[in-house]
Amino acid sequence: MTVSDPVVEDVVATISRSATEITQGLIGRRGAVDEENPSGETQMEADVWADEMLGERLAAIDGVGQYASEERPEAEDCGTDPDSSDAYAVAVDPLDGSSNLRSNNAMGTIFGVYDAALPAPGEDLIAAGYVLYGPITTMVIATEETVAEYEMTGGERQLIERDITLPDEPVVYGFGGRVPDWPADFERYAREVEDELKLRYGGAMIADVNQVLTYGGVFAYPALESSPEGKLRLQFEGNPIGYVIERAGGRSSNGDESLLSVEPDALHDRTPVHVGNADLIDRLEEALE
Ligand code: AHM
Ligand code: MG
Repeated sequence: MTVSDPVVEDVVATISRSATEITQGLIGRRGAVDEENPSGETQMEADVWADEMLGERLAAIDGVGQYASEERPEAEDCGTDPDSSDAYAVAVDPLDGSSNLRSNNAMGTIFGVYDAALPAPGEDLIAAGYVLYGPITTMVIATEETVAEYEMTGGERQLIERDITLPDEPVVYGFGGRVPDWPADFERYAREVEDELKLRYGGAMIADVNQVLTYGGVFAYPALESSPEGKLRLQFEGNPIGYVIERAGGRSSNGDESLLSVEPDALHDRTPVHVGNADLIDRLEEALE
């Protein structure tokens, strides 16, 4: 057993069961809908569908006070009073990397369980993790106790490994955004890393981060000249992934400090995201000084 909090266990079990349905329900939902999410991105039919499914199910859990997702503008109050001291908030990216759906490449579902009303800093996370829809569906769950990986069969989780830590010797890197849009100091850092590590970038953060968790290395979606806050969202992407990687012995950074210590202003705040082996993130912060 790697999850000791009963509400977290319910959240994880609900996402586990939904993951199998999500993989099956993607067929026929690969097109875009005529809507944008709160970040101004075109939504896929599958984004809206997965958000509705997860929102309905997670909101029904006793002890969940708020449900928020990348696909809806506000955090929704659920059955449990969000201001009560034993209410948790669940933040979800229902289908991370859904633009990969058209070309049938990997995607994920990300979740964070916060012991605070949203928006909240990552220091308030009590658990976070993701489902990776790859050739097989796996789930990584990080809690205060451990980081564990499961394989998913028919909605059941089968433990594969617990106490996961990043390998000491980094092997892979993956950086998002277009090179001409990278700030000069990030580009200098990237050139160094490119000489040392192998490129692994697939356009779904979850898949790219799972490469880093498995082989060691660094993933970044940096600040861009055209978008100084980068692309990824703190509540739904940066914090949960920062939590997983830090629990696994790595570091996360917005370029300046741990993602987990960033104070959010708003639910859909964006942030530059850099996660990976501690020495690679230390070097990144030095490069960006
Ligand atoms: P999404 O959650 O709307 O799919 O957007 C996030 C995704 C990340 O998974 C990935 O790292 C990034 O967007 C890829 O962006 P790009 O296509 O610009 O490389
Ligand atoms: Mg995403």
